[in-house]
Amino acid sequence: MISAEKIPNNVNLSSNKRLQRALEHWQPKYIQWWRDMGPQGFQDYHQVYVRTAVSVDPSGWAHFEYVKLPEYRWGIFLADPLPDRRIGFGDFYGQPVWHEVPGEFRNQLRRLIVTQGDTEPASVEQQRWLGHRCPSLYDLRNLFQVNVEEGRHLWAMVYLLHSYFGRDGRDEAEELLDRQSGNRDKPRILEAFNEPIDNWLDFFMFTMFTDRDGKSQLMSLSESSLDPLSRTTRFMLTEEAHHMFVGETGVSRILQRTCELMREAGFSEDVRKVGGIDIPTIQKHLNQWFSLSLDLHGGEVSSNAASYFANGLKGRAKEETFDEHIVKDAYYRMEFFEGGRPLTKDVLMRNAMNEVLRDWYVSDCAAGVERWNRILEHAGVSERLRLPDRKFNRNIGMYSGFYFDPHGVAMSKEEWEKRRNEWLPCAADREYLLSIMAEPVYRPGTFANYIAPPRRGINQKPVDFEYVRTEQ
Ligand code: BYC
Repeated sequence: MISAEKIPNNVNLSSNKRLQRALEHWQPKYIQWWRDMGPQGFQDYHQVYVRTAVSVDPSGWAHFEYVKLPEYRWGIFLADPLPDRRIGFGDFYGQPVWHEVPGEFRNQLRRLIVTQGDTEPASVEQQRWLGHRCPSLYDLRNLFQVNVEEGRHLWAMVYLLHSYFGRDGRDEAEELLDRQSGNRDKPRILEAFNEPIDNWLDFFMFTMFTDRDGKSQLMSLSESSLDPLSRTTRFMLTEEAHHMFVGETGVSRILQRTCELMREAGFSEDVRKVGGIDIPTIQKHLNQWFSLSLDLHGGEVSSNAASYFANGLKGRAKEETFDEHIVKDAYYRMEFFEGGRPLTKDVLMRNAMNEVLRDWYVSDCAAGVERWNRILEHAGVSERLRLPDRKFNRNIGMYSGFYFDPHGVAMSKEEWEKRRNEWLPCAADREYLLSIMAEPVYRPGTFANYIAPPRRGINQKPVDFEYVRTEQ
C-alpha cells in the first residue's frame, strides 16, 4: 500500500485513487529493476547516509538518515505553483499555462517526457559497478546519493506519464524499466546513456558534463506551458546541482592530488609511476564526455526544436532573460561545414533552438573548466585543461560523419583513426585507471592515492565519518 510515509509527496497522492493504483502496480517492478540494475553488491547489508527529500521547502532538504538502498523513500515532488503563471514563449505567449495535456500536443509532450525519463535509470545502470572500485566511503556515499536521486527523477517522469497520458503513459512507464543501457537489442534512447562508466574518472566527468546537460534540458523544460512538467523539472534542478558538485569537486580533488604527485614525479606524464592520474588522461576523459554531452542537445538545425518552441513545450534556459519571446522572424548566425570548409549562414532562430541551448551549456561548462585550471595555477603547474571545439567527435548533427581535431581543424578519416588515441581515452588508459582503482577503499577517512580528500564532509559530519555502514 502506497502511503505518504512510504512515498513522500506533495501531490496529495492518497486522494487520487486511480493514480495511486497505477503507481502501486509500477512500484514493485521499479524495486525489482533497482535490485537487478542498480548498485550491485550494496543492496542488502549496507546502510547509506543519504539525504531524502521529504518536502520542497528548504527544511525538507535537511533530512539525512541511514537507509538500505532498496528502502530509500523515492518521493514525488512538484515545486510550488506560481500564481497566475502565463505561457512565456512561442505562439501561445501570454495565455494561461495548461494544467492538462492538450490533445494536439500529446505525442510531442509524451516523447519529451519519455526521453527525459529514459536518461535517469540509464545513468544508474551505467554506474552500477562503481561501488566495488570506490576511492573512499565519502565518494561511495555520493555515488549512491546521485543514484537514488536519478531514481527519484525517474519517479517524477513516471508520475507525469501515469497522471496525464492514460494507457499510453502506463505502457511507456513500463518500457522505461525495460530498455537497458548498452543493450544491443533494447538500448537507452540517447547515445551518451549507452556508454560504459566503469571507472571513477568517467563518473566524475559524466556528473560534470552529462548531468550539466541534465541541467540545461531541465531548465528548458521548466519553462514549459504544461505546468506540472514545469513544476516537476523545477524541483529536479535542485537535486541536479548536487550531482554536478560531485563531478566538479571529484575532478578538482584528482587534479589537486595530481599536482601533489607531480612534485614527487617531475612531469605530468610521470605521475603514473607514482599511481596518480596524469593531466593528458584527464583531458582525454574531458574531451569524451563533453563531446558526448554536446550530442545530447540534438541537431544544430532542428524542426523538432522549432515545433517544441512554437507550441510552448520546451523553451530556452532562463527564457525571461531574453527580450523577445515569440521569435518568429529572428535569425541565428550559424557556422556550417560544407564542401570541406566552414560557411556562415542565417537560420531561423526557432530552428536553431538546440544550438541556442548548446551555447548556454558550453559557457556553463567553460566556467567549470576555468575553476579547474585555477587549481593547476595555484599549484604552479603550467598545463591547462580546455574544452575541445564543438565539432570534435560529434555523432549527432551536421558535424557527424566528419573528422576534426580538438581545435576544430578538419582531417581525413585515416588521420583521425591514426590520432584518436591522443584525444580520447584508449584501452591502455582504461586499463591503467582500472589498475589504480582495483582495490576499493572502505576505511573511513582514507582515500585512494589518486584523489585528495574533500575539504569538508556531508551535512557537517567529519570527512572520516562512516558514510556507508556494513551490517555483515
Ligand atoms: N542520441 O531534431 P533533432 C539528464 C535523435 S540529460 C540519439 O536533432 P531533437 C541526465 C532525435 O531523437 C537530459 N539520438 O533532435 C543526465 C531525433 O530522432 P527522430 C535529458 C538523438 O528532436 C545525467 C533525431 O535524432 N533530457 O537529464 O531536437 C544523468 C533528430 O533530432 C540524439 C532531454 O534530452 C542523441 N544524443 O532532440 C541522468 C530532454 N539527439 O525524431 C539524467 C528531452 C537527437 O529522427 N529531449 N537524437 O526519431 C529533448 O528535448 C530532445 O529530444 C533532444 C534533441 C534534446 C534529445
